[in-house]
Amino acid sequence: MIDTTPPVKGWIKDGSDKNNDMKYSSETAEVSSVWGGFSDPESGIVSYTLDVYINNALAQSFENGLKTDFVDYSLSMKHGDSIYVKLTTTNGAETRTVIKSDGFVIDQTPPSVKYLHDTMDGRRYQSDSTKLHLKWKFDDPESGLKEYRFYIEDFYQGQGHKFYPQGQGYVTIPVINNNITADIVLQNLTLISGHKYLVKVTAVNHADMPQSQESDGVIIDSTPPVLKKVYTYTVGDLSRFWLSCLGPLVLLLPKLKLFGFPIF
Ligand SMILES: [Ca+2]
Ligand SMILES: [Ca+2]
Ligand SMILES: [Ca+2]
Repeated sequence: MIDTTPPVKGWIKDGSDKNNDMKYSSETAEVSSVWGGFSDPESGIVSYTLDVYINNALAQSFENGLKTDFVDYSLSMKHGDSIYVKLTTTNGAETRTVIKSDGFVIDQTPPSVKYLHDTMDGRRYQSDSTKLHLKWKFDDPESGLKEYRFYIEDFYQGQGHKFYPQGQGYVTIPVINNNITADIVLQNLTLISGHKYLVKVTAVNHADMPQSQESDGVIIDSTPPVLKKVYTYTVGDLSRFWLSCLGPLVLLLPKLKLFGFPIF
């Protein structure tokens, strides 16, 4: 039987998850891919071959037999490198179908923190014991941010424990449309006067590298300030004050005259 048609084209993904194409990686030695959907009704598939390209240059070729996934740790890549694989599928009549993965980029640096605040105005005290206003921003110029995770800690007399969220480790906030600024108001809290509350944030980039940072903390002071004793003078007090000054002055006058001061 003569087969004049190449194998039917399938799909290929970077990484090992067929449901999720990898776009960034922090691993400098790992290239992996997974594929499927190739067939040839006439002569069948006989082999898969992979060519790994680093920065558009062929790095190495691999015979993969009939396996539909691939992983290699022999190549070495560095921060900023761009990698893709070319998959050649061969049928029983030695005709071929070639497809490429859309590639991934090596990002070896975790996100960096731009700011992290636990009050609106940067103060270390607040009187409101029901709310926390949190603001932060991290960034990653290479792979961008995937998500934030945060929790609140309650500190009192040097002892800290997790305060929020209760019943789970942390709150996860996916970063959508590269909106890397978080502005969060937690309400209906029961914050205790004299305790310090701080937020611990972990930012994760698209290469799955985490960066953690905690805020300085805000101390709750819900008691009104104690008024210091304030002195007030009435008109009567003032006149008594001046009279009390006048006495010694009158006594002084003759003495000043004695020394030749031209007083009168
Ligand atoms: Ca065919
Ligand atoms: Ca990809
Ligand atoms: Ca980075």
